[in-house]
Amino acid sequence: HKPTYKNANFPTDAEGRTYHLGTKEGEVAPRILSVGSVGRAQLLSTLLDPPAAGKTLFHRTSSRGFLTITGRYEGEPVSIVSTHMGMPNMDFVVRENRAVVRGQMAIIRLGTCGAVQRPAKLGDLLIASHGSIGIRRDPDYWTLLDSESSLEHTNGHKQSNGSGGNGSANGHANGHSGAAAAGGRKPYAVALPVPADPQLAALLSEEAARVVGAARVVQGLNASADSFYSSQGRTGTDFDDRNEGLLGELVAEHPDLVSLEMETFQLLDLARCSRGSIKAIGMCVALAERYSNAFLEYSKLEELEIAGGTAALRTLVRVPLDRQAPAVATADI
Ligand code: R1P
Ligand code: URA
Repeated sequence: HKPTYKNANFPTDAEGRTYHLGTKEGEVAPRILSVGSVGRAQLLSTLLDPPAAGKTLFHRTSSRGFLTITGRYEGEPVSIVSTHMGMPNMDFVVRENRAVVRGQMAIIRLGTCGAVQRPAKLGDLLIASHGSIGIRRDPDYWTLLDSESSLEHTNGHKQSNGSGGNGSANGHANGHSGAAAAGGRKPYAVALPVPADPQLAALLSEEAARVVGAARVVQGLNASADSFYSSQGRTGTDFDDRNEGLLGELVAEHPDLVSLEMETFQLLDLARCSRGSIKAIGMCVALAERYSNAFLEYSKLEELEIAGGTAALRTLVRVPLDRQAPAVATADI
């Protein structure tokens, strides 16, 4: 059975189901836990209240693989949504859930991340209380480098870096030393911080400390990148990424930076633009230490996901929400 969609501006099917998440009004709670993987969504659904006799939790997997599970936690309706990876997927999750829920919403992301600097260490819960910055690889940097080098060729100038190439192999970290290169542009564009909801930040820090102990909870700034590799400062030889100095520059510019992952910025940016209708924050389990190059033993992850999920669910059911319909039609958001 193939659904038919109407409204190219915000497609929904005949039942009112959204195009990518495939849910409709009545299937999603205003309190949402967004997690990266389907496995994590299923794992954390075991924390929900057992359904009444003869009932099951609501489960829906969309044609695009987004899983929504709705039930109750401590008696309050909540949904757990597998968001997959990256900012475009978080965009689907926030906008399409906004469209099928009435009134104010709270969304907490529980992810995994890299710990950028101490005191954040492997296995800690890193909370984006200071908000998030976005890091985007800027392709124009390379385009301009290429056009500069072809100009040099046309003018008969010799390559001065001795690489003999197109000027893109001169090894400058983050393009800084070649200030004039690429029109003074940098290879990575870093967006200004977007704040997290302060109420959620306070509640989540308290709940996380109750679950794992305050010594394993670190509050600070998050960074969300558009790649696991280049824009997170992971280096290699296959691509000309110009990112050797990126992590150092980020930390110098943002001394409170603790976590580096791929979705929180999009969540906080949309919440900020939701005309007050969404409260949001992100928390992640530190899976990698970028300063020591250590990676968490994977067998330890499930326990940490349960700990983080418990803190997030407790927070979601505690945060007060304005149950009046939002001031604007959700289709405007
Ligand atoms: C990359 O491996 C993925 O892990 C992190 C990143 O944000 C990215 O989505 O989070 P999740 O574990 O929630 O997917
Ligand atoms: N997820 C990320 O995006 N980065 C890391 O370093 C670890 C998990």
